[in-house]
Amino acid sequence: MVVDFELTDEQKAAVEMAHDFALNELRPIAEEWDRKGEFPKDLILKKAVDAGFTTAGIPEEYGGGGLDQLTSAMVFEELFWGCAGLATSIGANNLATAPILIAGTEEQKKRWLTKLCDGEPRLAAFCLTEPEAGSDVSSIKTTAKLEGDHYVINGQKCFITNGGISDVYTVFAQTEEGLTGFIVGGDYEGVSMGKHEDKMGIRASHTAEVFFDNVKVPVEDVLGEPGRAFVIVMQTLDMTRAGVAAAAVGVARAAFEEALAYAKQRVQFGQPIIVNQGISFMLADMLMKIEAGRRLYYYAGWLATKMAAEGRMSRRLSVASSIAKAFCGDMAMEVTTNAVQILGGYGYMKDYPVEKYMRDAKIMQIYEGTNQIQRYVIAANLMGIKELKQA
Ligand code: COS
Repeated sequence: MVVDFELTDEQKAAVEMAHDFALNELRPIAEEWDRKGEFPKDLILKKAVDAGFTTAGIPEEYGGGGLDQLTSAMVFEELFWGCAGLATSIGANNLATAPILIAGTEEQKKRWLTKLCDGEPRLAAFCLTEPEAGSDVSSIKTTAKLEGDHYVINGQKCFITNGGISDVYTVFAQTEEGLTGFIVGGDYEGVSMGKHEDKMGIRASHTAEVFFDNVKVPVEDVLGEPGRAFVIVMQTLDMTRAGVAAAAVGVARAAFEEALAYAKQRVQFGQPIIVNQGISFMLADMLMKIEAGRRLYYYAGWLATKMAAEGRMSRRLSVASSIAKAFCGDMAMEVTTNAVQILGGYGYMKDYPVEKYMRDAKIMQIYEGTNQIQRYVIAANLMGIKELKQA
């Protein structure tokens, strides 16, 4: 069989469990924490840890759930269906730990991944973005100076999910050799939280600036070779973008379901509005695009799983991940906007969840690389088309 769309028993169980958690734990508190603009860490994190979501992608030998990239993405489609804000904070460990899985030594994995899997409500944060370095990763200004057996890190990171409330940080800074990755403990002296961001959407996630002020990090916690972290960052994003695509599908699906239910019960001119072709075709288009998006992230997630299992990377994965991420991010924006349109005046009000879905969807076109950057990656790889043919 060339392609099999049947989920395995393990995948079915993981998706079902995530769906129940989204329905019973995330949805009931989503609106309140969206309004407050905070991640209710004390309320939800331990539950998410106990259910295994914060460590789902960490291999079992370090205490994690051992889910592959595809299954993990399927799980996050459900959690984002529940609440994109809460799910963003719960899911951020996946991004933060990917560089350790890709480039970490066995000692680093044992020390840091095991710590994250000890059952305590722990978070990890990926510290790449800076005020002047978003899409342009090479222009990072944070420095790390070698002094004997340790580095001293100084700099400022921004828009960091779980910044300032995490136990473990993967941090990217400039050393003499160039961009270098580090693992930094959240309790290290000099690590502090700056401004807590007041966001348009995913408001129930925690986003903040993180400052590194003369933070001493032992040389053992350098990720990979000094100066080689640009590639680690690219490979990390190649591995995680299927998850963002899945997240976008989850938000779009939530909006679609709301719009469909409304269109069936809202009566105007003596009949449910769904009987109007103008509305039913909108819903048909929404479903078509959600289904297309899901197949794209299934493929990117499948390829990421294959590459991780084989211990290699390929530009075919870069392209597949960027296609999935850009398509699904744009699709979620379109579908959620149309859901608001179908609900009309009610859709614009906070009494219904679709305006939240629309605000939440916007970040899907921005985080983990803007959709313009995804198109850049796709186009740049088109210029080296031969590489794409290598599976
Ligand atoms: N895997 C492995 N290596 C990669 C790679 C990948 N996916 N992508 C690039 N590289 C390598 C290249 O082979 C090249 O290596 P050499 O110098 O040895 O030839 C090097 O990295 C530089 O690549 P390139 O010239 O393509 O880099 P550019 O500066 O042109 O483009 C982009 C880099 C824009 C793609 C990159 O900066 C990017 O992805 N930016 C977005 C960052 C982002 O997503 N930020 C969001 C914050 S994370 S929440």
